[in-house]
Amino acid sequence: MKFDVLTLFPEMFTPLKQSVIGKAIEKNLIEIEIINIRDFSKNKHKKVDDTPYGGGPGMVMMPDIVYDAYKSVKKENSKVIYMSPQGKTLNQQKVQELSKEKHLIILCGHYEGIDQRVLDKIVDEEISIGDYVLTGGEIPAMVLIDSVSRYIEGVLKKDSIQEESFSNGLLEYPQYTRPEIFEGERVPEILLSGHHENIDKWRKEQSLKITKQKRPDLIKKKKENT
Ligand code: 4GN
Repeated sequence: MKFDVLTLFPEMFTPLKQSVIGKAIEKNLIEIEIINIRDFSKNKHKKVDDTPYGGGPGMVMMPDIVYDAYKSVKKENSKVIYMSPQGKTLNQQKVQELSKEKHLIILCGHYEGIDQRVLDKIVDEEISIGDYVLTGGEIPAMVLIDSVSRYIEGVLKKDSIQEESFSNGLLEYPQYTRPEIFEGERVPEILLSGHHENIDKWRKEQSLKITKQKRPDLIKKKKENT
């Protein structure tokens, strides 16, 4: 999987060099290229935005510069995603769908946004990470890259994806590690029993109980899908 990110703030993406995603890049399981939209400014002052037609506050990113940045990375099989609070809200199902793509181009807006004409021309899908407004699309882009990369073969250990929250529509069971007694609290006895069938059963019960408590809406959704 290749991610090309179009942004005015390339330095914001350094966190992706860490941890699981950083390892996935080193192993060539995913490739992430950060393209500075400012490099496509024709202006000697490297100007990338201008005041909005019709008036109003702030600046709007100019369409021709964004378009040139897009043309520098687009391929036959690219899907262009614009991170925006107006998009469809990201969920685990959408993440899984996107992980099947070969090439994602992620466009990050800043300031008041991007001229609508270039958005209409190049964007395949508008995606939001939730109902709140941020100063730019960069953090949402990182959320998308992280969540999608976890579904690429080899990025996580084999079982982790199947076991976790949401993949079965339920929340995860609680985890415990050493020490056996922490501040007087013991690890649930069953986890020390070595009886794998009973442990599986206990974990399923815990998953269901926790989901009922914390996210009853997920139980309803699960029923609707069966
Ligand atoms: C995406 C982008 C929130 C989201 C954003 C989100 C930048 N805020 N909920 N801000 O996924 C104007 C230009 C606002 C782009 C946009």
